Amino acid sequence: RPQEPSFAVKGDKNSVFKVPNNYLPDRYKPIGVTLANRFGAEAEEEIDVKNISLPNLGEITSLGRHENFSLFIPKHRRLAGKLINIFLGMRTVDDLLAVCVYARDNVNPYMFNYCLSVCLLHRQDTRDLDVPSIIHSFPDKYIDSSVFVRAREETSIVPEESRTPIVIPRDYTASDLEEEHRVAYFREDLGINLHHWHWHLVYPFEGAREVVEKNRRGELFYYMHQQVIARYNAERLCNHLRRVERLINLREPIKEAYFPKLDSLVSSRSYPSRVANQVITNINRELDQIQVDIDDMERWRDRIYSAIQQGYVQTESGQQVTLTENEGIDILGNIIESSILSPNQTFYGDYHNIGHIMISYIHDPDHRHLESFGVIGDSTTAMRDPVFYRWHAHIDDIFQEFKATIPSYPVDQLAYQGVTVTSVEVQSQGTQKNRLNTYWQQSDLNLSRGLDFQPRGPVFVRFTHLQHQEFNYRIIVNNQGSARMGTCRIFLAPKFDERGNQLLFRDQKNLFIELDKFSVNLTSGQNTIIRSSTQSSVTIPFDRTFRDWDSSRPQGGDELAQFNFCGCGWPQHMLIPKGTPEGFNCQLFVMISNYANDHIEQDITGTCNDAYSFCGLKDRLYPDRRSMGYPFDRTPRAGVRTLQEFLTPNMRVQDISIFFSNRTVRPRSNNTSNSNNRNQ
Ligand code: CUO
Repeated sequence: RPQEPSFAVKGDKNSVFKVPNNYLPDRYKPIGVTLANRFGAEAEEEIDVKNISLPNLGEITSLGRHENFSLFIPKHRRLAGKLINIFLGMRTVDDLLAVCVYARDNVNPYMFNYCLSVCLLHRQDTRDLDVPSIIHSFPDKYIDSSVFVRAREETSIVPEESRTPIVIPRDYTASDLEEEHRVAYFREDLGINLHHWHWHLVYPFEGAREVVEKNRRGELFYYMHQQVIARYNAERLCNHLRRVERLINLREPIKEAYFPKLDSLVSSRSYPSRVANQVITNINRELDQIQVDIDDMERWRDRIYSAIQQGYVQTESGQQVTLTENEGIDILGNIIESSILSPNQTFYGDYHNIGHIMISYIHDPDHRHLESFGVIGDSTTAMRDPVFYRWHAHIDDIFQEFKATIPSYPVDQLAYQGVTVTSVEVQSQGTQKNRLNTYWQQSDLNLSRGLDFQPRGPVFVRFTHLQHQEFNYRIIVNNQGSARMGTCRIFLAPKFDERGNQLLFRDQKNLFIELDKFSVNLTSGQNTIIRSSTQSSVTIPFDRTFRDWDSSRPQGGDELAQFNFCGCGWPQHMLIPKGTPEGFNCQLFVMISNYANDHIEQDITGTCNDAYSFCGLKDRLYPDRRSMGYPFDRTPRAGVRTLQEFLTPNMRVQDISIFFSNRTVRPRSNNTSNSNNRNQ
């Protein structure tokens, strides 16, 4: 914790680091011996820390220890890049530990956590170390601030064995007077926000080139966020809201308000709120070394649109790089986000990142009130805010503009000769076929590691999230050829628009959410494929989303490295949209594509591939050669107006309904990451 000197409590055993006195911040140096005696007396284990010649942190410490930190702020990400490089450059794990112990109490704690997490994910020799979910280090970024006051009361008064979970109400950021609040359960879902944090941890946009340069990272930026918008739109339609409106005019008042009710425990400040109809203005904040005008944004945007229309981008050195139908999207992803892989940040700017920043400083653009950024200014918290989706709907629209310039898939790039999908069903136990069921679920989470209270011991919060009944897909495929392989692609989309009209393919294709993707062995003749919803290539299970330091996990080696990477993934409990009490009409789409055209030849043994659709595979190529979003990423071929007209025999559509029941299921015994789960 920031207030304490460098004596970290590790695991359930009280362990302390024996810290060389010169590592301590100046404030603690004179009392180093006293502190060592005090914490040493409580310790069950003392861990030696090597006395190395310490690197000069220099500018890294210019971000105060009680300030908020965001990767979207160029200065912050520059400092973080420096710290990551220091961590990655340490020759041995012992040296790394030493420099971490030193840095921990001398740099901004959020930045420290981020840099260390990136380092652990990218160093070969730290594969045995666990990266816990950030919610255990900084619960204040996820949970209503009133919980912490109640937690302090609980820990100081109630003995451990009598403590009960602190219940976080499902509705606490707004009332039903606010229409947008109907989808707060999605925006504020802890698992969704953790996924987003982890995704950006795995795919940083700045830092050492070998850390940033991952296979198709720009395209994955487009695709993962496109899917977020598609999912959000499905939730909106379930809640009788119109699809999200793009934020295309930065000069127009933003009608959506947001009051996050989060307090930073590090800065002891509230995350700023945004009232309705605030207007973005030019930013000039000396502290953050950021000065950017709306004009700059508009110029970058126009240049990006020009590049799309011209079909090529211009590099810093003036060369033209063609935006090809397959690789163009990857280049554009890096330009628009932007990442250091952008071929020309000078000319195309930093459009998406600065958009986050401008919106997040709407309340204090020139820092006259000494306020920090709103939640959209940090990928850890951004998805809570309705405006996040408006901004990303616009960003997605730019990508769609590009997709509209490349050729449609002709039938031979969609069909799989001789393969026919003859039947598709979903089955949830005890219910009619082609019907999915959703409801509220409560879960408990032990947050004690992120709280700095004395005495310690478990502090559970009980939160409510959407849940669905597990189900199976049952797919029958007729193969008129000899035995061969296929890739089964499963998507889901609403059937009707806001006004109850059946969606045209042109619009519906952007609403398809990926549910699963896997390879299948087809024998000659009829094949029946049964697949469980829990096997989804998009999601990770609940206990991995919320894993703690001491959660059950592999003991080390490759398996653990994969486990860390696999903290990235959409939360399983949010796999399907909420539906409605009367049944929300959707269309389930199943396609068996030609494996020979999809497959990437690479060794993936031991590779965790739980959520590869959104997160890729660690240190491997993205395991699907097709463009991300295939077959819905391009405009339809001439003459196709409806989904039915789009289909080739290897595709099939089944109407299904999602029924929501407004009941709340109490916690299951195994649904927390901590074996100490105390259910009532
Ligand atoms: Cu993930 Cu804008 O990229 O938040």
